[in-house]
Amino acid sequence: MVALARVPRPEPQDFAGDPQFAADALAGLKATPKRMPAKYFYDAEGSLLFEQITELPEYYPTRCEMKILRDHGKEIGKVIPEGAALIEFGSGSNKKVRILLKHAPKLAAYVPVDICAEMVEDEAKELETERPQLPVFPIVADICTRFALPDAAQTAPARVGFFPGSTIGNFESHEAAAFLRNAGEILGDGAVLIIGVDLIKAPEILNSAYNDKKGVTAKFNKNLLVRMNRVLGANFKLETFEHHAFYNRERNRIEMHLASLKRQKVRVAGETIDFRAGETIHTENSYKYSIESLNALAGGVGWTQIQAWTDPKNYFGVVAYRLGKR
Ligand code: AVJ
Repeated sequence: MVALARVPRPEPQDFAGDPQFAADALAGLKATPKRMPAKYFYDAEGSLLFEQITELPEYYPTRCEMKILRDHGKEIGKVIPEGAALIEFGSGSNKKVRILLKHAPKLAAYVPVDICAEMVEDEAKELETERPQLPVFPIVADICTRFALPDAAQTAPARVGFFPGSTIGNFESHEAAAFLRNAGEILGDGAVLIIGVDLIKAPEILNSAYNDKKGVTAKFNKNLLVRMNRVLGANFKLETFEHHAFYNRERNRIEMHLASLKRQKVRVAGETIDFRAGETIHTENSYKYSIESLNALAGGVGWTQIQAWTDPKNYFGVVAYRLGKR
């Protein structure tokens, strides 16, 4: 007699390896409407998928930001004092800071901070071989937490934060304000912060940037389900969920969702989650700003604009701030 194959159900304590992910995922999936924090996109696979997104013809932000850094590198470099420590929030592949480094010689330290350990460690090693004179101190952390800087950065005469990629757009405005306040506290007196931000523009351009023809953004979105299946013993059937991304004009944001194509039950971290047909998990907001609206937000927590740069099409902005009033 053949025994029925029984797939053992992981018990909640099985998720001890990543209890925070288990708790956040369950809280989000039990909420109405369902949601997931966007930071969970960035496991090793998700970080690689995001790198692929940045090369898509439809995804203009990375190319625009790199163009600004190249075209205005000399001026941007002027806000970075000699001997400063450069701290990058959400460093990913380091490819943007490489442009900045050309115009910021003699740094006391470069501190890339990223939630993805594989990414931040591999890229730091690569950068160290490229630039043996640059002390690199990678940190694996959620950029919203009060992480500690290495001594070399703390004792440097100045600290400059670099927050590219419009990652600020993933925050609600109160979260963005909290991030900016926290960054100021980490960087300390005399801090400078260089922020990259995606600007408000025609909805067609925004919609196609998050609905690429190759389906890489859809794969990036669905990787959340893959990650829950692997790490939280979930049983999401990928083909029963669909990538939805659209520009919400009233709120100046792209919304990404995963829509269940049918009514179904899914097991996640030892619990059962019900989906109605068409019900979505809201996986990301990507807020778009004007330079003025970003200045207002940053100004509210003590940052004063030094200078702002945009690309010729005005798709993207890079803004330098210093801590303190005029
Ligand atoms: C990480 C903020 C740059 O909002 O554009 C890309 C992530 N999501 N495509 C963005 C993302 C879907 C992204 N940032």
